[in-house]
Amino acid sequence: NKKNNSTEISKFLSFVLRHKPQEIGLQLDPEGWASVAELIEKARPQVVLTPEVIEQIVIESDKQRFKLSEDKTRIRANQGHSVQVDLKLKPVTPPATLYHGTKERNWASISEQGLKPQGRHHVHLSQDTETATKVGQRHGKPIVLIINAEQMHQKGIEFFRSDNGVWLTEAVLPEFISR
Ligand code: HQG
Repeated sequence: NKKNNSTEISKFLSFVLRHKPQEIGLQLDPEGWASVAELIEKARPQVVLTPEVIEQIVIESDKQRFKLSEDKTRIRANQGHSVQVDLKLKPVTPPATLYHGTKERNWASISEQGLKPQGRHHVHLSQDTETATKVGQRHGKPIVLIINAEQMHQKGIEFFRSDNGVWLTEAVLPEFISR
């Protein structure tokens, strides 16, 4: 059950840095950082990592999922956590329109309840429809919802942007969602 290719290792890093650090006995600090040395140590023997392999995956990740500290001794996930971390993101003004990709089957529920963060800290929104379509495809037949971010912002609802360009907000009420 060894993980050799970049995708597998990337998924492993997402798993331990976003969701289940305790599964390998890894400690995340309050802002979500793990020690690279400790990560390498705790990942073994299931996953064999080196600082070079880790750095390569951080650089190559299509969505820039991870960030290394400047001195390369610490790593964290840029977004997508279910564990309690404070990424210290500052509220920023969103573009007038944002998009959310999901599957057709979720529409009935979303149109009634709005978008909820489900297992994560935030609802994830995309800046363009192409990205939203890709996100939606992960779940099934994709649909792209149009989010009136400007109006939400005017009503005082906060938006954040992760280091890898994903827009985040706590929840989206149905009145701000159209298809
Ligand atoms: C849906 C990936 C029914 C929501 C992506 C989504 C993203 C509802 C699912 C990041 C609902 C949650 C996050 C409601 C929300 N009724 N369904 N009221 N409210 N949903 O995976 O946004 O590759 O937690 O539409 O690129 O799909 O992991 O969120 O379908 O940035 O780096 O509940 O994950 O990035 O699914 O994806 P997820 P998401 P990575």
